Amino acid sequence: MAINRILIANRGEIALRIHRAAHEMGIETVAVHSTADAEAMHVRLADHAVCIGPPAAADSYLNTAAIISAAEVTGADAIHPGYGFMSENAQFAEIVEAHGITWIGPKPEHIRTMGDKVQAKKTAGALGLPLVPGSDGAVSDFDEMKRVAAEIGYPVLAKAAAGGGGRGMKVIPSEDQMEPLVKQAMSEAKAAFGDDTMYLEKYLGNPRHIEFQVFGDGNGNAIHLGERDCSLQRRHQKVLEEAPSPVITPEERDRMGGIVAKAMADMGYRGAGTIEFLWEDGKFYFIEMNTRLQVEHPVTEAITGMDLVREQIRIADGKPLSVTQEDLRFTGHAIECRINAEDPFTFAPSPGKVTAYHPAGGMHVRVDSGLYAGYSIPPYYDSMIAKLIVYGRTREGCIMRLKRALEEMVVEGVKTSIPLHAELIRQPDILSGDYSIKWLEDYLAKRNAE
Ligand code: MV4
Repeated sequence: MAINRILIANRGEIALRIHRAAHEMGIETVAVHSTADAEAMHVRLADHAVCIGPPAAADSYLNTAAIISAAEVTGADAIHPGYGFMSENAQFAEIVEAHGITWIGPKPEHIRTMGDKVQAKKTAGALGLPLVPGSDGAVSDFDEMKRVAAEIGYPVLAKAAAGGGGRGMKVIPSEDQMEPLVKQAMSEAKAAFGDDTMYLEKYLGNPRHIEFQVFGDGNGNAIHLGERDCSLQRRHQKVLEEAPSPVITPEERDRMGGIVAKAMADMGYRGAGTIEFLWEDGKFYFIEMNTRLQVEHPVTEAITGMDLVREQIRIADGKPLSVTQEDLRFTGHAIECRINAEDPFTFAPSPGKVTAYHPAGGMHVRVDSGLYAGYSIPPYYDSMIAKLIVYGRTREGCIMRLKRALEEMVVEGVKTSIPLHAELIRQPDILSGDYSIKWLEDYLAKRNAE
């Protein structure tokens, strides 16, 4: 067994994050990169590097044959997929394992189940997680949809089974709108996923997005690492995340965390996962599970002191969980700002050459980024170029430190969302923690009207 060389099937800050965890464990790394990423920081730092194709992700980071070949020629004995790209591709995970390479991720069957949102909800319900009221599985008949909606009450939300991340969703305000709007959602889902299977849920008007981090060993043991509040989003892109959530008490965390950890233990879940809930009027409603490491994992690392990538690698290597639930303490408060290369007002992407770079530093300040002065941000990928993660004993202290860190951070040559974060962290609702998934888009609409 024993992992000696990990191929990192990703790019950007997460590739660097995985490289760092591997090297701290004495494990070598292989970077695979497109021609557009030849000069990336993680490619320079990796022990081996293989170019796997042209800039378009479909021909490089999503090219199964090229990635597997790179693992074979470099003698990599494990693959870490990061987030996005191959991370939730069950078939890729199966192919990796069929080649005798260790997949640093969940069991393929669990990736597949959770990727189908109808299956995911059924599984979650059977495991005892609280669900949003709605149809019992997929519905294809409009009369049946109307029956379900009449029972749970309008507005309802039509969701695509193959969806997630907000695509293929439609709010149905009343019965007369059911057919036309569901038909629209179905054709969107068909075009986006090649699957127009739909299900219905009660539409929650003003919830928070609260997610629990979990880890399982694949043998019936599992723990939870508390929650993250990810309610600040724009167009389904998270902007700022914090842990713990300003609205969850220690008792609620223990209660809900206990429920999710037991669910993961019962299903024999392996590796890192995130259970997403909507939270409204003090109640949790399961919506989806992500079977991967998430962008915002560092806020959980900050309040638990655990290295989640190290834990993923240990579990993939067949080792037990490094801590018990009783060992875990949630201490202090952490906030992550996602820094994108984009206009802070119009959100238009702003790729190009970084002429100056000075990351923030000091006590309890972490910057995860592959940036350096002289680096050219390619236009082909996600615009996130850095994550600023700040920790404090209290939420107030964390926010004061975050203001200071944002003042220090310099990225020149491209536009970034640093000014947006500096603005957000001064808003009374953010300071008080009084925000829902609607807050940011409402705020931006008002701001842009002025
Ligand atoms: C919902 C909802 C309201 N009610 N489900 C959006 C993406 C997908 N993960 C689920 N989503 C939602 N599901 C019910 N029954 C509102 C959203 C939603 C949302 C959820 C989390 C974070 C931001 C969001 C933005 C818009 C809509």
